[in-house]
Amino acid sequence: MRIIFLSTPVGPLGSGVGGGVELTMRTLADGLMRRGHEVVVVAPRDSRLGTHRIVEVAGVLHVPSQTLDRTAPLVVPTDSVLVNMWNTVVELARSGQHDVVLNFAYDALPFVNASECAIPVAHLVSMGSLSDEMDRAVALAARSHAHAVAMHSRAQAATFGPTAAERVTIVASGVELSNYEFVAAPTDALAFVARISPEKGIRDAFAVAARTRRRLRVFGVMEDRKEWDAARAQNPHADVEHVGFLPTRELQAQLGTCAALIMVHRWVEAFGNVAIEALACGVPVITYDRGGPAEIVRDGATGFVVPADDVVAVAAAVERVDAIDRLRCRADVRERFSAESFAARVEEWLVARLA
Ligand code: HBI
Repeated sequence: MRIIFLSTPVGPLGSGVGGGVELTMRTLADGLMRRGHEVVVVAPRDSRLGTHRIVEVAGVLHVPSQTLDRTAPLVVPTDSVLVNMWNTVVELARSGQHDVVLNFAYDALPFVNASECAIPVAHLVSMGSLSDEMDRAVALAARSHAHAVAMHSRAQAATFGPTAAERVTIVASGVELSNYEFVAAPTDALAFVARISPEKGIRDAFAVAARTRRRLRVFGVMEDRKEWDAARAQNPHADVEHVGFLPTRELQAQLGTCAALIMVHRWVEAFGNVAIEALACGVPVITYDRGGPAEIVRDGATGFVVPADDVVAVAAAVERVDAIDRLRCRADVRERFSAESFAARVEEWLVARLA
């Protein structure tokens, strides 16, 4: 198949602003190409995705949905990069050189305007329900065609309500294992890998660091400095280091040396790519029982799943993490979440979308 990727409008690919969806797009572009498909990426100016062909589009970046109130109306900035990207996609589709559009933007526009595109549009939704606008757009697309919408986990689909949940395809996610090196003997440090923001739970991460008296290494863009300062104020003695956003190669080298990854997210994490990245390096994952990560971690075998919002339970699990076999963590990714298996699931979904 000749596939057009429509990227997120919140930031150029490669900047880290696009969060987990950047890794998803890279993994799928590589995986689908290996399976013989052609991929062209339509993305904001200055985007990079490995050596993949990118059609860079100018325009004003969108405000990330998770920073807005769920009743916020659809705001399309003047000269919106998404409108410009969508028009580029419609042009490319009209050329007859492509078979399907794979939309990664968590924005209503490509869902609502899909019918104006000459080729089918398949939507891979990257986050749980965040706005009434997007809920309506997802439901509309899911009703339009049985295979129009895919998501990463059952928990994520459930946030869009019972109808959507039964009509979407669950494709999970995946990572290229050869990009992750196994580390047998870690330090005592804990890892937190996410955009620094309220929904990713940076406050609870500080609380875990304080309670366990372990160093917490934070990898991710400083999206919300106020939230960081509030977390610091609540736990002034916590030993927390902001490493910043690192590209995959550097991230995995640092992440692998940690004793455990903690996932203390407030929102329903759609999947939690960082969980399989950590497991690929042999790092056990301790997660709240909420969202995708709770479907990834095998409690007691590749980490621990603890009651949501229970910082004390996370701290207790940290003390048990040496009992986890780090080789088993990597083996679990190979079995369930390899890039090949992810690309195969997405290929199967796209073929069904074109049927
Ligand atoms: N917000 N409006 C909007 N559009 C996106 O594509 C988007 C977003 N917020 C976050 C985001 N994408 C990615 O960081 C997540 O999909 C991972």
